[in-house]
Amino acid sequence: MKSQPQRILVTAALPYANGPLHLGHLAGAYLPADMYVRYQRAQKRDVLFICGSDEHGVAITVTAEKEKITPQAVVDRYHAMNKEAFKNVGISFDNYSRTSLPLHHKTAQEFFAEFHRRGILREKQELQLYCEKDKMFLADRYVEGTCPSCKYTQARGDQCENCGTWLNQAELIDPKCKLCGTTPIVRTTSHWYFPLGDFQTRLEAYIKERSARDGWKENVLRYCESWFKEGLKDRAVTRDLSWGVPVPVPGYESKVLYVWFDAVLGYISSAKEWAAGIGKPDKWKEYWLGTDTKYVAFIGKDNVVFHCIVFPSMLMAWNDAGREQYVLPENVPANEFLNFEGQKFSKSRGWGIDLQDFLKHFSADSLRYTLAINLPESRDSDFYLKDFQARTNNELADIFGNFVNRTLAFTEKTFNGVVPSSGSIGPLEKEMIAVLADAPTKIGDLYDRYKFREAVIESMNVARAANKYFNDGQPWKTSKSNLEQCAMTLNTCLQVVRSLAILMEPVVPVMAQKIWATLNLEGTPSAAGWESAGELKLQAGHSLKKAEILVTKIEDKQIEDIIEALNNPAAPEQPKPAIEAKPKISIDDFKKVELRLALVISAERVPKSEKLLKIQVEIGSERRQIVAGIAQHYKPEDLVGKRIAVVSNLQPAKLMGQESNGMLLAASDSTGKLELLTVNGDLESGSLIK
Ligand code: B3M
Ligand code: ZN
Repeated sequence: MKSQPQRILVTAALPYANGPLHLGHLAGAYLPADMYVRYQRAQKRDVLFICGSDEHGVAITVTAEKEKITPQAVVDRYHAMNKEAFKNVGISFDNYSRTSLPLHHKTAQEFFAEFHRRGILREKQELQLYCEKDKMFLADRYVEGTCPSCKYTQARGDQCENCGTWLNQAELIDPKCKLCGTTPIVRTTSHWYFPLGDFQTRLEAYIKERSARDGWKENVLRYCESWFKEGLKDRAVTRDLSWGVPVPVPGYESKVLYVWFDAVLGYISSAKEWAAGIGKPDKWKEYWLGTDTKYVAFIGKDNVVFHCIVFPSMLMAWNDAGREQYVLPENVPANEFLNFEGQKFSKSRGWGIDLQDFLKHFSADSLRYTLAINLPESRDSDFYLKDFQARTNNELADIFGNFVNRTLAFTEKTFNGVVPSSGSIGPLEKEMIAVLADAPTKIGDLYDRYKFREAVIESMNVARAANKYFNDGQPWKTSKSNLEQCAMTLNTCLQVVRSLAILMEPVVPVMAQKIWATLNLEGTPSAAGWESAGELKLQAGHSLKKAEILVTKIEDKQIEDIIEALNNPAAPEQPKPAIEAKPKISIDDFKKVELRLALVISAERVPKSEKLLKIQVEIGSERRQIVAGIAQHYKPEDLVGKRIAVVSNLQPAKLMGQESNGMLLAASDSTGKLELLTVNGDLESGSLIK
């Protein structure tokens, strides 16, 4: 067994305070982090669990502009809302901070100033996109255009969501201002760059070492490898914006730090705030600067580069001065994405359910259990309301809840709510007790290795075994024929109930505490200690409280109502988007484009791409392959047989290694909805479209 560190520092990605949290956020980072922390606390390990709102960056200012309020008003609203939502779903942060705090600004500026003073940062003049209409430089999400590497048309100024390429905005093809839709001009501006490339060798060695030691996830290693393969480059860490942490260098008064530069440091400032709050202002150092701290950073997959590459290199740069030595992540167990009813969560399309809304209808623990069973640990996974209902009713209620309730109810009825004495143990008991004795190590090992789904499944298996034990013992019969035997069965069952409270606490903390109170035990299940779940601790003669229903079943109607509301959302009032016409062209210009009717023969997903489909079409006597970014709008099988419009004289290109010979036509609106242009009737394929 590995030796345990003195302390564990756990961070979960700081969510942007620009909208309400949804179930996908929870499954991505916060639930696994919380389960891990609750387990470690039960192991009596010294854990600090840190998070907070990410309140800077263009994600926030774009929301402010849309709503015509200040960025501060946006973050004030969503910080409060999300903090509350986390509390309601039982995420047990030791501190939930926010990056607009002066303490955080100071921390981020200290890092920047230190790097600047030591000559680590490089200043460069660069060409940036500037909107003459809005009179501003178009940083990050303020500009959208076509990705030079995968041709996705909605790539942002800093990153293409489709292929993950980290872009320099000047590379965008056909860029447009997100605010007004006009084409920006190019202007020079100066920025400070962090030399990521200088750290590549050390970063590769660091990841190799840590992953050998703590078992990094395959998906995370794959992302890192692809970054390294491409080669790390200098990254600008300042921006021409007014909302953010001011750059502490003369001449940069009108600029702020790049949001990611300050956001990752939010983990440190949140720990500082926590320490000040408990009246021990230096205590944060024990975690961040402790030589025996294990630091685990929970995030979603889209944040891998920032936590495995950017943040560690910043900490290395700081540590190089030879003063304080910050701990680097020991592991970054990033999850993939959770889909909702088979589609991506989408704020703009109004698809998904906010956490707060969900909790108005259902219990936090039912949600936690279903999400835990469906965590996207190694690939994207799905949340279906019907599945949520089935998991709650058939597993949480019928297996776990039922075992606890029948045990308590039976004890109440037969033994007046007092733990009966166990007598001498038979083979059935031996088997049950052996399952219990193994459980803490078996399940604990899964938690220590970040295998949360399996940990929950194994915990439920204890409840499954317990139900079987109850059935086999037939206490309803022995209560009449052999009361001693009956007492033994119930004594053992009650021991299991107590153990289950401890083992299930990381997943369903409210239910666990309720069981604990009903067992009339002091404190909390986790305070009893993880290992004690393997022991028989309830004394004969101990009296219990009256049992209450543990898990409420979900009615069909409740689920149907929600599905109905989802499918018929109250129409949001949205002005029609202004269209911006391109310069006029002649008929001859247009005639250069050859459009033809194509028949889709087959289609499949491009491996490792979320957006691309590889489509075989027939155009007259010709067969061709076309690669198109429509995987989020069409299932491959739904395309087969469609008669679509394609540009047939386009130069062939390669998208993610796949040859594409032509382009299909589709319309997409400002909400991100997309539909292919199709031709009705029975014209033959290859027909010219004019
Ligand atoms: N706010 C991105 C996100 O919410 C970003 C994470 C920051 S972690 C330091 O996905
Ligand atoms: Zn503009």
